[in-house]
Amino acid sequence: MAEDQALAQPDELREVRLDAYYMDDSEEDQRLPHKKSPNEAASPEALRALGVLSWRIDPDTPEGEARLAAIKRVRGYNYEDLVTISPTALPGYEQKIRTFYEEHIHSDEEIRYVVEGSGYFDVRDLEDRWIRIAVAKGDMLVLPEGIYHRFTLDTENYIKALRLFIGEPVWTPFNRPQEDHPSRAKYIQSFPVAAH
Ligand code: KMT
Ligand code: NI
Repeated sequence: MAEDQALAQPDELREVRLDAYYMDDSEEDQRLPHKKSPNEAASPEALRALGVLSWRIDPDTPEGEARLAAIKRVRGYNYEDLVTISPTALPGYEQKIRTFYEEHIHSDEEIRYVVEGSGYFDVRDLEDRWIRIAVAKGDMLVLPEGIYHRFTLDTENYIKALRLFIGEPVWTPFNRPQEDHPSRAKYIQSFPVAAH
């Protein structure tokens, strides 16, 4: 439906920008912002070139609900559940936090809509630099199949997110290196990664 298509348009095309930036090299706590000084922002075009999609969807409003529903229909997201990540809410928290922050890929998109709290998704750009994407309540992010990425909470130590999926969910992370994984090969074909 044309109306769905319009509502489901990612924000990169609407020039609404997430707080995304190239990370510094410091070994400090992963939960800190890790902004360079001066900050080096990652443009919406840079994220787009990596296949990363984002939307800021007003939570708790009919407009927001309509937009989320349109995205689900247009992109085929027919599975969803809620995940809460905090020291008290998540069984096996310490181990899971470590797993989320190991650089990995998936054999499907990673689709998250933040309903409370905040955190950071880090993605590798085409030259293998880390781009940190700060997400908070109302942010929806789609990481394409095969992109190297990781996740961390920030110093608030709390996020609650909707996890969406097409069909039966598979959350398996494949830690780097995965150069021979079909999803990595597919990603490199779609998004020409610089040789190094
Ligand atoms: C993942 O796969 O990294 C997670 O589910 C944690 C992030 S969800 C906000
Ligand atoms: Ni992941």
